[in-house]
Amino acid sequence: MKLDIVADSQAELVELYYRMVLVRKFEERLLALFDAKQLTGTTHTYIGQEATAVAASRFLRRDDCVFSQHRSHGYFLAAGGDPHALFLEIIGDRGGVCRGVGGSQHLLTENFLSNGILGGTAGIAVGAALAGKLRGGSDVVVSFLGDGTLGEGLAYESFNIASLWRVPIIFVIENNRYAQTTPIELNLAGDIARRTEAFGIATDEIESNDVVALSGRFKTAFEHVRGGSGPYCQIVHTYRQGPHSKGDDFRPDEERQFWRKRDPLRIAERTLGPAAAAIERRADADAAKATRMPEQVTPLPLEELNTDRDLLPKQFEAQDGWRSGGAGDWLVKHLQEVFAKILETRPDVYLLGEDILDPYGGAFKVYRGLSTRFPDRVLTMPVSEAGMIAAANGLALRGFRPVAEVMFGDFATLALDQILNHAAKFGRFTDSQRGTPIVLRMPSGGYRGYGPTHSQSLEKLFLGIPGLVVTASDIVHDPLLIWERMLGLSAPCVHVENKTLYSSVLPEITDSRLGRFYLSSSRGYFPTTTLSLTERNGANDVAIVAYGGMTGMAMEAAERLFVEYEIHATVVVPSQLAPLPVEDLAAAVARAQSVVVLEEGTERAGFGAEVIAALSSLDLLKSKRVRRCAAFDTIIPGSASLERDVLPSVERLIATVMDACK
Ligand SMILES: Cc1ncc(C[n+]2csc(CCOP(=O)(O)OP(=O)(O)O)c2C)c(N)n1
Repeated sequence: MKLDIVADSQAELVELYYRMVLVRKFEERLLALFDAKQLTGTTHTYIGQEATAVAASRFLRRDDCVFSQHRSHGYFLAAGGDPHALFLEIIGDRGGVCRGVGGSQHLLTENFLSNGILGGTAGIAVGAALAGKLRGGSDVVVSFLGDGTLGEGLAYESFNIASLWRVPIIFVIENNRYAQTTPIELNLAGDIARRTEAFGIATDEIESNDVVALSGRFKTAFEHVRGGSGPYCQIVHTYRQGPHSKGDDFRPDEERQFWRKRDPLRIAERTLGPAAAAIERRADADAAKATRMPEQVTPLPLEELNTDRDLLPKQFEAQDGWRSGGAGDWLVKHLQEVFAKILETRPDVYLLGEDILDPYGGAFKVYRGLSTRFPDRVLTMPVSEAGMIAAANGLALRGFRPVAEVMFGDFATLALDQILNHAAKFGRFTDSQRGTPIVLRMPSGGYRGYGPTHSQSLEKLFLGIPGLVVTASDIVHDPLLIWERMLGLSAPCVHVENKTLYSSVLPEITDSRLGRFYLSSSRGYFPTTTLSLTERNGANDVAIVAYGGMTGMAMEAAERLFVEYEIHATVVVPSQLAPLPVEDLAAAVARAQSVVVLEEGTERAGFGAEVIAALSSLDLLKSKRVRRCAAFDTIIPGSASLERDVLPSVERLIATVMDACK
């Protein structure tokens, strides 16, 4: 969809009125279809509020973007979206805006996004506005929020970031006095305007349903923002005339009567005079046409729904996963070089994170030197993990490649909603590649004495999210290769970096040998590497599947098992954790008599469970003994010695292997 509302005085009022009636008639027809049981699911109508979105949309230009939430139809139609494609979306037909996959609340086009999670799109809108600013154009982003959404923390993170970055965004806060069924008095303390003003955002408020009066306010808002004066907030006090969704209206009759007299359509009708009737007939006819039920609803066939089968690029140059050559430096040094190279060669890549500017360069120094060399490409973030990932999503939606660092992986939970309910979904709403290919870097794990909330390995929380790739750094795979591959994805990716790795030296790998190990690589998009102490891929007693920071521990255990117990262990190191590289793992464990999965995270419902389930369901573990070695299912203690007791150790791994090989 391209926004195409043109404005020019008299014709303009006709157009504004037409749009408002179109929204009204379209949604009245939807409600009638629900009543007639011809529609299922849910809907949130914009009836009574039409003047706001229509007035705001009047000033949109082709490359501007609109973000809304659950009450999406009104905004979509006001911005010039195709009514029939919207209807097909609502009924779940493949001809819909998002092929019938998103449904009423979830619309994604080139410059329109709505989603059903309150507050989520406000943060994404900020990122999209930053994208416009970085491109140097005069695009404006409009983000519609309700009064109820002001209970969400992300709203404030968004105001803060928008103001700090002075991005071209208009927040439109519509106070329709209710959040679902709860009146504002029970939902919102204090004053709305003082909220945005406190962030230094120019703010105006009006109580009106008059599209002409509102147009005047939005004219000022757009001039302010397009003129480069930073974000703006337009508060509109209005009223929703219909139920929140369908049949959930418990508001007093007198109140509804009061507002019915202030119906935006009737106000505009009075201004237009006799001309209004013909416009209304035209809009009604168009709404009738748009909402005509097709003889048959044709849902997208399951085979055409994007699934995790399609998550990785199919075309790529297959190569070994490791970097051949002399002894390496600490991983952190390699990463600094990798990012310098990426920033040199990829103008679309931006680094976001807390405390990442020089001289500090991030809590683990991964970005040290980069903000000095690339001052415009390293963006320091306030302490707002959700706001940061939301901004990354917005940047990615508009073609950028953001890499976001949470200072400690434990903090990624604050951004979980942006990953699960936003990033991982967008590429699935659409048939195009219009996903949000962000990379989230998670410095993870313990053995550093940082205590319960700074030491966890939380990747298991992400392994079960469809639409998301999860990868890990280790001492075997070439960091440049892994990063180039991550930046070649069209899907979002969570990347685990164990903190202990930063100060680990990447070992020398020559002629496919690493010390006493023989290496073989699956040469997949994200390769799995098998390390064996005897001939390559030979029969062995046990395969230890380990990844990330556990790789070194598995290698040490394998050497000791060989020397001390004459047990031949191969170490299998996937660089991709999700979707699980089942074929690689199947091939790697095929010739082992036992399988042990090692992971630093707690055992319950972890990576090991998934590996074992996947291999079992292929009947690959039938005659093998299977064990897991993981952190005990408890907190990571602050006490260094107790922490060592809880986390996996070489001794515990050896004992687990011995048990498996009994
Ligand atoms: C994060 C989240 N919490 C709760 C809901 C359920 N919900 C949907 S709309 C709504 C009320 C929203 O009120 P407001 O922001 O004022 O928007 P309005 O519905 O009035 O347009 C609620 C609670 C949701 N969709 N997302």
